[in-house]
Amino acid sequence: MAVINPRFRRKERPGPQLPPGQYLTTDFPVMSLAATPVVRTERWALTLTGPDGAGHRWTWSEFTDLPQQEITVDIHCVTRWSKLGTTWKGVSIDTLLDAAGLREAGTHVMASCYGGYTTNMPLADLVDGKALIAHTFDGKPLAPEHGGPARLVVPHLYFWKSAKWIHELHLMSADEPGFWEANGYNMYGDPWREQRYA
Ligand SMILES: Nc1nc2c(c(=O)[nH]1)N[C@H]1C(S)=C(S)[C@@H](COP(=O)(O)O)O[C@H]1N2
Ligand SMILES: [Mo]
Repeated sequence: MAVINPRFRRKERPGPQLPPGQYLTTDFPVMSLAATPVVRTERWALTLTGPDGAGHRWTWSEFTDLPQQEITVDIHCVTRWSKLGTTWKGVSIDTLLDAAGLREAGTHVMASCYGGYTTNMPLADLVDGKALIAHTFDGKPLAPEHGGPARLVVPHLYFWKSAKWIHELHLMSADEPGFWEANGYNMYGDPWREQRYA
């Protein structure tokens, strides 16, 4: 007779909080293409640029002086783990766009990182409180392996869009693929529609 551990079965079954094909995890896997880059806050800068390349640059102290937001959200990795109720603190993309005067400057965004990783998404998916540049995770400074000192967090898309060690957000007037998107991943990546691959 087959014995099914009900706890295991519940983990495997998508519930109202779990997109199709995902399972729950309580730990926090590290998913990085390359070694964790050393990014010191004294040398860190975040740049937000429009399609013509003009824009705004924040040092670490300028960035941390901006109005802060905290969000508690579920995250979903394309490799099928999901983690519920993660709390992030940082600066919303709305705040950055308004400070730079670039709110209407493009339709899509390329996020670029220290270390070279890139990922693309529509600008609409970063505004209206949907995304943060986070420096704090669950009340503590974001660990280097998870993208510290600061990473993009776009919780409603697969987590590969949440660029670690963020360095630049470049607004574009058309969509262009980032690293994974040029290598077979979906240009958009909605976990609820299981948009894993192109
Ligand atoms: N710079 C950078 N950002 C990145 C990645 C990466 O390799 N480099 N991996 C992405 C992928 S595929 C995932 S699932 C998440 C993993 O974040 P974590 O390591 O904090 O779990 O980061 C995303 N952001
Ligand atoms: Mo991932």
